[in-house]
Amino acid sequence: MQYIDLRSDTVTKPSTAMREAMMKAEVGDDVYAEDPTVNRLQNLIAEMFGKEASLFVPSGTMGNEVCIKVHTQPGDEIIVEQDSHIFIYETAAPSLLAGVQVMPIPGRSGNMTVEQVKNAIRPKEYYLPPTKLICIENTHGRSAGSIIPLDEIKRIRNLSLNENIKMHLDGARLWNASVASGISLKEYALYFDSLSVCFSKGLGAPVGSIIIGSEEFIQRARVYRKIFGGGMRQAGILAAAALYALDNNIDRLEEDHNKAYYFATELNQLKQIGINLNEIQTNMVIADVGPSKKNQQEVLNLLKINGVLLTPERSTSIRAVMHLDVSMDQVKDAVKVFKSLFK
Ligand code: TLP
Repeated sequence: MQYIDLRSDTVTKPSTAMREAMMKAEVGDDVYAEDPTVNRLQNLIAEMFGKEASLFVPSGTMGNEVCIKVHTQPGDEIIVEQDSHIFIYETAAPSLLAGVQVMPIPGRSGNMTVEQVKNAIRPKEYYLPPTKLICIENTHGRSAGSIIPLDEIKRIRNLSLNENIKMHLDGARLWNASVASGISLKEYALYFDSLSVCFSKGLGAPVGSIIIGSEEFIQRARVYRKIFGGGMRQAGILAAAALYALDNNIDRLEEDHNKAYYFATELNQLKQIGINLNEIQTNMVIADVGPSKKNQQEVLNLLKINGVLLTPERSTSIRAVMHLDVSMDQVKDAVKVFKSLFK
């Protein structure tokens, strides 16, 4: 069966044109920093985000984890939002790889207030773990891809500078936030010491993320990328896909946002489904199927039998993600399936 695959924007496959760009890529050994295409990508990204340097890494998880490692020492504490990817989906990597303790804070739609962050910072006592890093996720995945307001980011940044604490952005989908909010990548980057952004999600590249920061930060990140097993050789083939995506797939993200909003507003008309429409700001939709009295797995199975794939979210909710491999017509078909199942 040809499924309408809304599980994630990670399921996108490289287009023919992207594959052609990959095939033509000039390559070298990137562990020696000799891959011209990787170097071109890293220079371009540093310039796009207004920072000194950047480093291509295999995944978003590695991007986050290398940054956490560089910013901290074992025994430090880092502040994260309690529904963040770093806390939920990285299989305890901060404690395993960096030896840090994670302090999760309950945000509202992923948004921690400066007061919450301030209260979570440990007083400087020898018997308390030193707070060394604040992580923010934008867009916020478990809040249906909602955008973290820039004003709150600025307030948290001021606090972090006063307290001498670093800030990291998990910007796996910062492209979506920037397209939807009109706030430039450079503006977002101003408030962080490090960022990780992904090419393998809405931008449609097969593999790859990149971390961004100061020259000194990136030099140290290169060491940990190697230690964590992420030193790649002729990675220019992958960097070429990322370069293609930067040229061709950023502006079109708006189409994905329109598909998500359409999908959400249609589903929201069904009494058996609940959607927080305020959170639908980019390419994701989280639907609460609790009111239908069907359990989550039952719903996912019924959808699958009818050709639509979604993922489980919280106990009674499911997630749909829009991307470049799903057309508006397919989204309309998926809506029809929902309407037939949840009359
Ligand atoms: N997210 C995936 C799953 O792991 C949940 C998805 O389908 O959304 N940060 C954020 C905000 C992410 O959403 C993800 C992937 C990552 C980091 C990790 O990226 P990868 O999968 O490249 O390690």
